[in-house]
Amino acid sequence: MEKYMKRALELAKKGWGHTNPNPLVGAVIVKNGKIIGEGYHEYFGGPHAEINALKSAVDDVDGATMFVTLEPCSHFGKTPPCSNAIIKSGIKEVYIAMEDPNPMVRGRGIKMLQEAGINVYLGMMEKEAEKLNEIFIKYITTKLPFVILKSAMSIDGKIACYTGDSKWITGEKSRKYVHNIRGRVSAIMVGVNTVIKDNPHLTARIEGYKSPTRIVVDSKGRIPLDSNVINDKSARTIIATTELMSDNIRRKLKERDIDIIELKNSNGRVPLKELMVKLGEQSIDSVLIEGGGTLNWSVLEEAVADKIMFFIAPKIIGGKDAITSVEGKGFSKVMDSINLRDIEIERIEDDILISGYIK
Ligand code: AOF
Ligand code: ZN
Repeated sequence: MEKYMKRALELAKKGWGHTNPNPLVGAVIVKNGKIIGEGYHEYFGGPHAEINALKSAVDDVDGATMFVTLEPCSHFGKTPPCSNAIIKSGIKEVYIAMEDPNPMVRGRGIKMLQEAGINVYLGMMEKEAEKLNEIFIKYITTKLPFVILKSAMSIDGKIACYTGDSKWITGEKSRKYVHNIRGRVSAIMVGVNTVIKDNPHLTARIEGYKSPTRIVVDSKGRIPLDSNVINDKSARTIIATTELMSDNIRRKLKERDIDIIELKNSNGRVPLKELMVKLGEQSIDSVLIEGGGTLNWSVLEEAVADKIMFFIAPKIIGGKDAITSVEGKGFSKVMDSINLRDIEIERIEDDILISGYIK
């Protein structure tokens, strides 16, 4: 039976990058041991997975079984409740991977199905489903974006040489992987030093994906007006700043259609927790932090990161003046350092990707 849920999860993934801030959902309808319908949530605001599966059915769904990766909804959102549609269709069994964490649903969909006499089985491949929707789970329950801290470094932890040269530390395949992540999140965030030094475009150069919003953390308004994030209009740019930005720069950025989020400076910095609240209010459900070392430290120190993804290349750069993936002051005791849970290690050609969640 799990093979059908596996298929539903596979279908759900096809919505990557197109459904935010809504979840990734897949559904499969099975009758007499055969898949007779399949669907997934294709884009934000579009029909839900269950509806697409019902619509695709090549046989009468009466008496069939549905496998769906998220509890069918019970509410009128942009679309009417899927639970009603399932009840009406005559489906008699529903396997659900995980309960919908949306406070509007949270068990109500299951109850509706059960009250209509449908057998509901909850929890098949739950862990996989939760991982797939880690962004949605955080966002729908907290209204804060899910924050991924990504860094690419040498085996001795450097993200650039002492000269500032950083192209390229990790291999092509790792860099492609990063473009894939960019295509899946709502926003990418960097510190202004990265813009000054590397002048990146910060777009997702991968087919079929739109580029996420670019966010530059720039407390004093030091961003060069000729930088790519300002002049390459293929993605939206937000400058997160404080009252320390001059009116002159502020005006010039506005003339260039750049959005500004201003917060009260905290020790000369942009307070990141408050910034995340503002981003959440703008429906930004996920942020990929791409450094540099100073921003990475702030993100960890202010405890806004949920997940880390560190790409490590088999190179040794050396040099006490070469910046590392996490700068700032650092912790004074090993006991106070940040610990990760649910570590995963992946090999990407000669590089190693270590991912984990902040405890
Ligand atoms: C989706 N796609 O396939 C399922 C969802 O505003 P609406 O009507 O699109 O409803 C969004 C909510 O519906 C979402 O937060 C989640 O709780 C539930 N299920 N959403 O976007 C789907 N099954
Ligand atoms: Zn629904």
